[in-house]
Amino acid sequence: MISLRDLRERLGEGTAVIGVVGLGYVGLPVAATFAEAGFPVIGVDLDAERVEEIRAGRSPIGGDEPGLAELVQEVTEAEALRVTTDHGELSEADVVLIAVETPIDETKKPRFEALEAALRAVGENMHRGTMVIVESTIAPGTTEHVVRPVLEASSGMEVNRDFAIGHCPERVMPGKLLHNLRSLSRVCGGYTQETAVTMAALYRHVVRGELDTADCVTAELVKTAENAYRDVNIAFANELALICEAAGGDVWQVRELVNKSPGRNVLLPGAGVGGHCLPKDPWLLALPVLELGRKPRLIVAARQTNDEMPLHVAEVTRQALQGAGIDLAGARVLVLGCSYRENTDDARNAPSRRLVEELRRSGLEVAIHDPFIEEHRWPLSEDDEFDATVLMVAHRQYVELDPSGLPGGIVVDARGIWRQHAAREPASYRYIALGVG
Ligand code: SAJ
Repeated sequence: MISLRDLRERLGEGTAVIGVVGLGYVGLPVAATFAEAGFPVIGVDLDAERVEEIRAGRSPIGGDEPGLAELVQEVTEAEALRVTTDHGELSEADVVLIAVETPIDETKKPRFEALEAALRAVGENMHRGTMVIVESTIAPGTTEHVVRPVLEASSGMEVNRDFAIGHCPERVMPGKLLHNLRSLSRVCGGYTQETAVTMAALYRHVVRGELDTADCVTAELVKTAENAYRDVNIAFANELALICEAAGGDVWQVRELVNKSPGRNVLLPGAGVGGHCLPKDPWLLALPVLELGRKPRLIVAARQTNDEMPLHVAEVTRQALQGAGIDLAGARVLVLGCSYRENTDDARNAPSRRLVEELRRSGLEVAIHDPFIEEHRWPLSEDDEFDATVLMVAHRQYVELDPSGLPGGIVVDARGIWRQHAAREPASYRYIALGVG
């Protein structure tokens, strides 16, 4: 059995070498924060351009990320963070954090190719006594059935005897990457209790939140469950919006009054659920029962409800155009927002993609605008020739807009951000808010 005592000592001294595999939304802030804490950090990524940009002291992550660009510059200039495409340099690491993508495919099955490739690269280079921690979100059981076997096969070593493994799921969020990393609590899931304790000794240097120790499967369940929980709650808000439309109610008023009741917290209905977490993590959580041939009804139904919201917005738009006597063929629609959430350039699984596909499938001409995404950033003008505008993302630039200045005589507000405007004035345009019948 390896003793992690001397690793804990080196962690206490700040001399342990930290390797980080995958320098994206999770890995780069992690690498920079451990370097800021005084550890020598080796960051590895397959993307040579990304490595070059970071080596030059620039953060390749777009959108508003307070403090990140400055931190990356600081730690690269101080040579506290060294970045490379060569996994061989991980041989110097005492701890290796893995933060690579863990997507699901069109059948909702997890695809662990990137994770397995990273694990093999680590296994082939790590020295005896290394602690390997997966930060990527993984399905319950993945540490046992994927992480452990791949590391043992590629290293020729044995877990606990020669190296340690753990799972410490990240809780980052685009727009708050550094803030969440530093302040939110973390679950340190160790393959052994001693590993979990050693993980806490590591993260204590960068995390001000609580550090809870647990086993790996608990850590896997916590992360996927917390996002499935949020997805189900958003689905409830969306279903309530659809009911309010049918009942002639206003979901924005209804949810506000419901939430005055103790213990209620109806979230925000909207144009759909995108991002790199919520569309995927419920399927990861469900995997253990899906593998038994069973389907968790609530989680799956919630995913379907959220995935259908962009289609509902498309139908509302079509009906509004037809109601105004505008022929769908060739009608021109302006879609505002194509990132997955407000004030970020991250467009992964953005609901707008499904909306645009559906509108174009109906024969409509669609133009996309988004102030955070280079190719969709252009000056809006009320003289633009559009028949309708559809608001999909509550970017602050749109919240500040007066919708009466938007092109076209129809405004479909799928995030409910302009209700006050429409309530104030006899509108020179037809205003339709999601969830208002
Ligand atoms: N959304 C709604 N209604 C809501 C909240 C969100 O429609 O009330 C939509 C958003 O528009 C977006 C999607 O859901 O399309 C996801 O939004 P999100 O606020 O959940 O943001 P994410 O995907 O970045 O979620 C992350 C998650 N954090 C991690 O996985 C570490 C999530 O667990 C957090 O709750 C969330 O950040 C947060 O609020 O911090």
